[in-house]
Amino acid sequence: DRTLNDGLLDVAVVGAGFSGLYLIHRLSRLGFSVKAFDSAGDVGGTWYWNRYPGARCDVESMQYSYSFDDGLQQDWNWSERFATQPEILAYARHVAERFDLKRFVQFNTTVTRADYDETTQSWTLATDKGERIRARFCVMATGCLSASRIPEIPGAASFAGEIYHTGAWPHEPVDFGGKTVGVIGTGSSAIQAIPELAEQAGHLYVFQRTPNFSVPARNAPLTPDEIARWKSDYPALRKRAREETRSGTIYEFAVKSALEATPEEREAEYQRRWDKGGANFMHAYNDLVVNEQSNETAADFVRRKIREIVQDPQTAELLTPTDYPIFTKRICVDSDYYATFNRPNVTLVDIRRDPIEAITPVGLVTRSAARYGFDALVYATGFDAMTGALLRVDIRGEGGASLRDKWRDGPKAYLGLMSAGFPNLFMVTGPGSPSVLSNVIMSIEQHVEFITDCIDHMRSKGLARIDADVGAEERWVAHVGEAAAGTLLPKAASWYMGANIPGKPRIMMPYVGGVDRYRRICSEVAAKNYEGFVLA
Ligand code: NA7
Repeated sequence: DRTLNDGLLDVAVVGAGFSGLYLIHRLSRLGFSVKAFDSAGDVGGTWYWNRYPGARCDVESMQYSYSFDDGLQQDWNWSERFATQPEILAYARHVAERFDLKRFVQFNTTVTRADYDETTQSWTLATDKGERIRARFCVMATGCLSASRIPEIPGAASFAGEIYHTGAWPHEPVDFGGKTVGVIGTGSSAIQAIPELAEQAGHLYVFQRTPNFSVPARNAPLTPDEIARWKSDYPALRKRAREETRSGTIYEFAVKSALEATPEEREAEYQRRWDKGGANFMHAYNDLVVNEQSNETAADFVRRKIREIVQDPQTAELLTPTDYPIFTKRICVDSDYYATFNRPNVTLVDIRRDPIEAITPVGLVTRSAARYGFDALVYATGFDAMTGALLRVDIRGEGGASLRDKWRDGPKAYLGLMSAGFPNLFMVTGPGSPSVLSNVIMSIEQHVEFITDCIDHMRSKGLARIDADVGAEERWVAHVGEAAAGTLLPKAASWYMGANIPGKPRIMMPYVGGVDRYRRICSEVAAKNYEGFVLA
């Protein structure tokens, strides 16, 4: 590999998570000079940062892994049905080692700015170390849930105790033993962390604005039989997940509507899936995300479960979501979340009715002047999803135009892969791609293969510049909107819609059309000489 100081790289990659690693692997094997940069001290991206107690993947481990190399998927052994963060990070490190990828990565380096120069048809990246890197192509492998975010609450800086964010957790183990802990947020991260925090803390206050729907994981060690069942048929199962499923994940897919079943049949089916655990629950019927009446049958089942599990009726009511359909926010998958509220050392505080007024040096105070004291504050307040990590880099395209300005009223990208006016800059898992609605590693593989094949095609044809066509981009953005409008997803104030960030445009960012359909569209685009892109 050529080093970054001797002039122009073929490709600069921002990020060394699962996207960045696969990019480096493919590009270096194709003979391109490539260098990646990551703010972290090691590979792994999401799994490097999200080290909070209880952090796990909610896609089953036999499916949440790379499929591009059969030797890799045969050799690696997952220990549990849902892998823990340390195990997934160990996997990322194993991949980096196995394919000798770390030599292409500069760690502890944040890319702060990227400028396109039309005369040389190349990008110049600036880093927080004061370096300048020039490359013909730039690929943003910055992740879609990687820009962690702490809300602005008056007095936050005055808090004198320990402060954590689930998505930027310290590397040293944190000991909450006997301490009073406050958690703000009840999304997926909080729902995984709260049962473990409750075990450790003297007392735990959970500050909830919006309750979430959660289904039990029923996590367990994987048996040799289960592993063998996948491994004996891995290539075919992966092909099926890629080409025949909307989320890149194999579940037990139903072929009928919830309304075609009798109430008794529905009850039995929901119960069966609830007992099996995981997001398989949401595939009990084929219309649960499109038909409100069908959706309500599943929501009603989960609401009854919450009331059954949680002993205090008032706490149960507070934990029960009533104002948005189930599955319109990403379904949470938990281990004993609801039951945790039966513990005497856990208090649920409703900050919807009585919002946080300010954080104080010793805790927080709500509008009604109720005071809560704690030694440690855990923000489980999520991410500036899909666009946040991209826009934290000051990206300047043709004529110095900024991506932040272009996306002021909502992100625009053709296929979620490239934004017109920003030539030679690709995005992995960008807005307009289906990635966050899928088994993201499957989406990552598809994006990376599309991008690297395209760069390879350009080399073979002697082409130096690629940009998205403005019309094609507009049609894609419209198609993303139409696909969402056919579902119930826009009915929730979710991070898919940008609703968790004050002032962020309310637009359905991911493509709801399915990874199977998206893959076919991308393949057709490539086969038609990259239709909708302008190559020169
Ligand atoms: P989420 O799902 O965005 O959850 C964030 C939580 O924090 C949610 O309960 C929010 O309540 C709450 N929140 C955010 N800002 C505030 C303020 N200002 N005050 C009170 N409460 C607040 O993030 P996660 O990290 O849990 O999960 C993100 C994804 O990562 C997840 O879907 C998986 O795909 C993996 P709100 O609902 O906005 O009322």
